[in-house]
Amino acid sequence: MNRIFTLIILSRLAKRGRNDTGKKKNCRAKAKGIGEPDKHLKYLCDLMQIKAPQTDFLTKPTIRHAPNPSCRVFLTLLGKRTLLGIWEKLIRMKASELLVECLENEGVEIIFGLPGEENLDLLESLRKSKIKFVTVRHEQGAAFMADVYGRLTGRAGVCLSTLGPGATNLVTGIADANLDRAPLVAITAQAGLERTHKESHQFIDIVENFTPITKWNTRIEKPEVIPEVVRKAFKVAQAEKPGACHIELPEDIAAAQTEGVPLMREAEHWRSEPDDHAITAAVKLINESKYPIILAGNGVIRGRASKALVALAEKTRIPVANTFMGKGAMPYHHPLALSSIGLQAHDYVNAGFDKADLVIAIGYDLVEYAPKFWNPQKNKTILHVDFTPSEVDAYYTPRIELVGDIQRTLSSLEAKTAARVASEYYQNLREYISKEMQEHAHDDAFPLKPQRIMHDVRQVMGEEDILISDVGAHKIWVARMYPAFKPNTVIISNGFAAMGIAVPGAIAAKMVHPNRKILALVGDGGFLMNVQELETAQRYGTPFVSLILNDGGYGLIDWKQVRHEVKPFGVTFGNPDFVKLAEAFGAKGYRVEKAGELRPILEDAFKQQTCAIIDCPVDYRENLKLTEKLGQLVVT
Ligand SMILES: Cc1ncc(C[n+]2csc(CCOP(=O)(O)OP(=O)(O)O)c2C)c(N)n1
Ligand SMILES: [Mg+2]
Repeated sequence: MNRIFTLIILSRLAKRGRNDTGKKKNCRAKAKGIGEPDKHLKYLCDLMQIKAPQTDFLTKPTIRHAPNPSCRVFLTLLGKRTLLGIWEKLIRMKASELLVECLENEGVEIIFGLPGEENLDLLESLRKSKIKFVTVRHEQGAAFMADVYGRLTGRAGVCLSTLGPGATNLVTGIADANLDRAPLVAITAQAGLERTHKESHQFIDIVENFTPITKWNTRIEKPEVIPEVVRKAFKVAQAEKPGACHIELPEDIAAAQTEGVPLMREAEHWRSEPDDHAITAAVKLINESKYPIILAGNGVIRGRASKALVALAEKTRIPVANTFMGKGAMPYHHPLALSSIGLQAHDYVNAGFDKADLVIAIGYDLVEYAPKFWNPQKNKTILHVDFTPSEVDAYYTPRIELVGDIQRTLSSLEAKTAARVASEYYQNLREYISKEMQEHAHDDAFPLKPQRIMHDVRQVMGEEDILISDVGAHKIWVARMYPAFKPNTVIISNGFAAMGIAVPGAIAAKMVHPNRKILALVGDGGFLMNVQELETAQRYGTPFVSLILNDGGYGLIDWKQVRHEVKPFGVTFGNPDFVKLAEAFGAKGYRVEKAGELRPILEDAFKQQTCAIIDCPVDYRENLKLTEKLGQLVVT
């Protein structure tokens, strides 16, 4: 910003004196007249024989004159050398400073990261900026925090690491954001360009490493390209489908002197919608179908299209199932909501798909749950509604694709489809699902049944509060038994499905929504994968509750092994004393010893001003009972 003022002052200096009409004007009177400083600036730059920086953003059409003759004499007398000195000091800067200015221009408020020797310049520039730098304890934590920040805000979360090992530690979180369609920008350091052509300390090609886990990535080899690179990284990361981008800043480039200003961001983003012809064809398909069903994916949430979805469902009485990452797109208490599909077994929601003759897939992402699970015979008529054309898959061959803004597409469909009555079949299915949700909700058995845990957690969490699930058997129970009422209140990693997201993700969620309750619901395996970030949470004062479902092993894998009729192998481990572990972090620890204790413990944990950890033994024998039961599932 200082540099912009300097440009203005220098150009104002150049404008002093008489204007074209010969009339004297004082500076104050011309306060509006930033005018065309680029002309003055160009004059100054010509005088100093240097390239003028971009100043398009300063241009306003009020004053239209070049420096007047007296001013030219003044500037010439002042001397090229003196001007160059001022210029160097005030206009030129380190490339790392330009990069930080560009990040500020993108609206970046927080960067999650862990420093290294090769990003000293960048850190110094960040220190002087308005951006908050959150120092983490493992780069994977930083990447997951940026990932969840991106999911919750729709703006790219930013994570930072050094070169080599720091950068490779980011990989899982970046890949998770990329496959789960969360906007993220990763910035990594690199060795100076003088040594990247040969074997040298901590150098590996990170750009090449990150290519398969990003939408776009690049190394900055000249400081002048920084404004373009930063703008492109954010633009690509945030465009549908969102994902991860990566910028590598070599040490010598970061320290180099440069000039430049951030590029303008698009003021407002308009997305087009399908034309009338396509909408009319889709409406015909819907009106002619007998048992249509909607499959709502995460695109509905990203596109802020929940209200439009509810309106379409209500008018047509079409029931709505959602993917795990689409939880909350359709509020569960709505009578047309059919809950989550995604268990890789014949779940009750699949029963709705068995019956369907038309599947309206809205913002559905194949990476979450492959279509072969709900269209095994390849005989469903599919209407694809999304920001982007569909992926090619033998089990997913849409009859019609409505590509464009989801919210507007749904509103157009709603306006034109015929009102209809709800099918009795789907009403029965809804009743079946609701009954299933209540099963074991009040079961006092110990260790606790997963159903009881989900029920008690739901009772304690408000509709706006956020549950972040880790990955494991507990995730399946969250998806099935923890109803969501609002978009973005249940965060599940289901594209990349990486264990370890919940604890760092909870920190980011608390930073975005400090007044909501944040729960990390996590397995004993995933909890210890990023437990170190509890120290980060305590340091930044972002209290959240970790509810650990303790089964002494990698429960989901154990479940799969038994279902595949092999003996459990490599899936058990010992656990630390979680209460003592909590205390070691200065957090509050609890151990559930009776089923009835969970709810009061949760309530107490959320009252704490510090992080809380609850060790809750779980009875995963329910997992097998579930799959056995689903095998015989019949809904009429
Ligand atoms: C980083 C990572 N490693 C391994 C896996 C494979 N995996 C999926 S679930 C799971 C077990 C999770 O165990 P735990 O966190 O204890 O949860 P539980 O299944 O017991 O509820 C494993 C190993 C994965 N998804 N992500
Ligand atoms: Mg476990």
